[in-house]
Amino acid sequence: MDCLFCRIIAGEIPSTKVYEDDKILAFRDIAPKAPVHILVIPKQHIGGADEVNAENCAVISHIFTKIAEIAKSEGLKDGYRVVSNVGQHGCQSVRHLHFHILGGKQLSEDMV
Ligand code: DGP
Repeated sequence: MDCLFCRIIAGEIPSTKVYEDDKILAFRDIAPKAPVHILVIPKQHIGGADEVNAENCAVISHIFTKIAEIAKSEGLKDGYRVVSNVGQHGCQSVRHLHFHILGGKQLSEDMV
């Protein structure tokens, strides 16, 4: 298994888990860019948002349902940002679909 996040799912690499069920895992980013920085990933390996299709898309709505719950439980009542980097131009460094939840402070308006 050469996918870092698949190894985290398998428990081969430790992580600070925030939420887990049979379909998804949420854990704290190792290099947080904000006071709250959580990654939410499907347990099924999907390389990135560019590999979402009609067969595997059900997990996306599940992820966003849980993102709302996680944000609430983390106290992000004033808002937060959800980001998924894709490919080289998007600066995706781990090729396993993941959504960053960033919050806990006023974020910059700059996206690029
Ligand atoms: P991206 O650059 O969008 O592909 O985001 C990948 C994120 O994954 C990045 O913010 C750092 C995080 N990350 C990389 N390796 C590990 C790890 O071993 N554990 C955890 N918790 N996060 C990691």
